[in-house]
Amino acid sequence: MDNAAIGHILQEIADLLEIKSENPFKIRAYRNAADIAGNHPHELATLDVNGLREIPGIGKDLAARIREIAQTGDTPYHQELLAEFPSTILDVLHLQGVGPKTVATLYRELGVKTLDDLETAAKNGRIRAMKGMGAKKEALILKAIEERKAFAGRHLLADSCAAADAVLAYLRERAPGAIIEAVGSVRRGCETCGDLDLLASGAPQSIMDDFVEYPPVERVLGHGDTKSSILIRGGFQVDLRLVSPDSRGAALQYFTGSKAHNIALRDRAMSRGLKLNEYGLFRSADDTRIAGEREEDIYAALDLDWVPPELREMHGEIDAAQTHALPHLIERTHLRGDLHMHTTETDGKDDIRAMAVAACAAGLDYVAITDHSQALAMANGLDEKRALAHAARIRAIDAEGVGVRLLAGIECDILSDGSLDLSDDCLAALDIVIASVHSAFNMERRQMTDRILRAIENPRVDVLGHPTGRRLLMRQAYPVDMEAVLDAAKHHRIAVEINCQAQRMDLSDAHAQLARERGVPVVISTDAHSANGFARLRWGIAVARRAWLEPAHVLNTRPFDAFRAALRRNQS
Ligand code: DGT
Ligand code: CA
Ligand code: CA
Ligand code: ZN
Repeated sequence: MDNAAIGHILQEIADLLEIKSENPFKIRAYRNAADIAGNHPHELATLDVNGLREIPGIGKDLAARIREIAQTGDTPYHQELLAEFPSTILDVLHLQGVGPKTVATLYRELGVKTLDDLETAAKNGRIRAMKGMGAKKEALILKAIEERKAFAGRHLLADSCAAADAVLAYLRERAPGAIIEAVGSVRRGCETCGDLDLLASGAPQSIMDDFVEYPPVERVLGHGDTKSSILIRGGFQVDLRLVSPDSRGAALQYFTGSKAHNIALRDRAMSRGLKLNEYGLFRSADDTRIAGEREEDIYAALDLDWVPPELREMHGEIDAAQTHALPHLIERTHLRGDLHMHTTETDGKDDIRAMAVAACAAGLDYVAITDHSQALAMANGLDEKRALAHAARIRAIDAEGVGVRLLAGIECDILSDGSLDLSDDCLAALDIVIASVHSAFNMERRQMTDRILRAIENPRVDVLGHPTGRRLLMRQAYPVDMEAVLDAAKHHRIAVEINCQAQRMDLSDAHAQLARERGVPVVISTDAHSANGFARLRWGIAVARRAWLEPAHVLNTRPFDAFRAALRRNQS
């Protein structure tokens, strides 16, 4: 039982307790434990009850539950709760905008057990008739169901990589001499992925048997000599293909995709009297193999530079590869700073010092501490007085020297009318200000655009945070004229953020590409809420690479002084 699976069960217990309207403290304890389990650096399954109790936030009862789950795969407590409701009720709960109280009422009064039940009830106008609901709520529910359908079967890149890495580790252990890698959309760094595609070469035939016996398998969809497919816990379909080493490069190229990129490559091969498939590149006339073992050789034989997987989307990469004009893409190691993170002062889990130490361990040279502003009362946002006191503490710790330079900043809410949540004087007293939208998402496009443009015009703002507010697979971006926003950002020399949270990745790759084309500086920031949040820089890098960004396009690749000088507030 891995930590993620343990966390998943604890989360479900919290969900079910919430539908039952149980004690809020108990619910919070389970949610908290689910979080701790999911993020714990060591395998919880290897700890005994005493070891578990040493983890902050895990008391005696929770430790016993976790131990039980780790040893047996579940706990009777979870099963008892599940037995009180149909299991499909959790799908209803996970719908955007539907809370546990609503789920309980829908279940009791309308007998809603599944998303289909809910859709039927909403379409028949039965929800608006319920107390406390209304036509608006009913419309929102229908919209959420529609979005859910569109997202079905897709997963966040971070979840996909974690699932793929676990299968890869299992397979590599069983075929030590083989090369086994993720291909498909995972290798291209797509923000969401459908099925997971793995490619093995130089592995014994028995790898296919090992694969279908992978412990988290829920169903074997196919079991062949060169291709097998399984469905594993978490709803992932995984395909494994086995090829001979002399076809490895060709298969790597073929199964990485995208389909459109492959078709263009195949056409290019044909126009040169060649044939390209997953086994190799051949001369059409006599079937002589020209390339196949190495991916680079396939591209070279077609007179192309090797194309990084993230660029294989038919956005001009073939032309660029032909004219040696491919970008020198940014890499994780180019990043020297992180400009967006939260601490215990608002809704973060670690204090300033712990964040600084972790940033240093992650190889960064500088960070900005940017806690929330007062409008986010739920997150214990800072009013002016607290913001300034917090800044003083950040500067004092910086003066002590903690291995990284610290900037005293804030993530200031953009209010509905586009004004900022704190006074200009307060914002001017800080080192960096991110302005973000966290409320009133349901605006018309024009209104939302004006709101953000007004915030950009405020000379205290340096960075526009998570510019579209999207939550991947959950909530669409709010409607906003991104071109107008980027033009204004350019004009006022504001940077736009690529937020690295796995469910945000906001800006998207397409918008980040627009920013590059318009010459708007970009920053890549974690929005970390705990000391282990820096690993997610990887997801922002995936977006940046898919947007063709080079280090020079990204402000936080610069050394500290050069970075500071590039902030809007420090420009004349
Ligand atoms: P996904 O799974 O929706 O996130 O996206 P991909 O790109 O992983 O797509 P998938 O799993 O259907 O196929 C993996 C790769 O295999 C795909 O990127 C390109 C290649 N491929 C699949 N079907 C075809 C095809 O009909 N023609 C060509 N040329 N390539 C294909
Ligand atoms: Ca795939
Ligand atoms: Ca596939
Ligand atoms: Zn935010």
